[in-house]
Amino acid sequence: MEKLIITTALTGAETTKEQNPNLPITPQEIAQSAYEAYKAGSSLIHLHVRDKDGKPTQSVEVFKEAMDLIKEKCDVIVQVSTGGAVGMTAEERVQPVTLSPEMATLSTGTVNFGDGVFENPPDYIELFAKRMKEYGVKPEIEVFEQGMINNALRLVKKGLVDMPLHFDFVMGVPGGITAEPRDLIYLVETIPAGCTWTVAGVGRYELTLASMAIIMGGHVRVGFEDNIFYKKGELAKSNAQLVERVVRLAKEFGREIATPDEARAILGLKK
Ligand code: KMH
Ligand code: ZN
Repeated sequence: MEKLIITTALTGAETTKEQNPNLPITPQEIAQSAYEAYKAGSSLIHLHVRDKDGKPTQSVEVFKEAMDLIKEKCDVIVQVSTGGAVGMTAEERVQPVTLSPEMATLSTGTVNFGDGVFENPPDYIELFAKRMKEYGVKPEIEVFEQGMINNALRLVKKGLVDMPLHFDFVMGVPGGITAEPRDLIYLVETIPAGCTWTVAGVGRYELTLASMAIIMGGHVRVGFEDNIFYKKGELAKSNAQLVERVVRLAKEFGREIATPDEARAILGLKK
């Protein structure tokens, strides 16, 4: 099996300090959390940023500040979010792609998202894909339900994204696909051969799906964007604590952990 890429989704757009006081919010806190996650074994950082009031923002300046601070500390791959937060416009969301990060997310379909709607109609999706091509950014296809895989393959046919694709199955969002073992098997069986995949299980599903991915040859995403608990009733102390557990599990199964450069090779990224 390939070495295991552990992505850390440090902050997200929805999690608050009230829910978990250890959530990194400022660019400095985000960079420190990224560094700790990297030291624990994470090779890829999924990045959201917040404004001075702690609200989600897609500001290029704030993304640049966080990315520069991360790069000063370590060589981890940075993947910017183009998902942003529910209610943002496409042009607002796509802004950090102009910083030419190594990767960015590309959600390929609309989905109910808790009480809101995470809007990704065809014109948004094509705009994001074109902008990523223009800036030389590898997309990670965010899949909240199975139809989004088909939408991504339509983009391949149109020449807007290149094979082999890298997918992230985000599972257990209220409104999206559930997060049972059968659901993960279904998604993995749906993607074309040669593609790579990561799984991000929401809440308590983070651990169960991470374990499955380790065994099945996929990759794993953890972090406060998806899950704020270490176990039932116990908040996680840091993003690194969640990474450390995945590293321990992987070692038990004999799966080695990818460094950032090894992750780049697996994902076909040019440094
Ligand atoms: N915050 C969610 C509405 C992504 O980063 O690309 C969307 C999201 C996906 O977080
Ligand atoms: Zn995100």
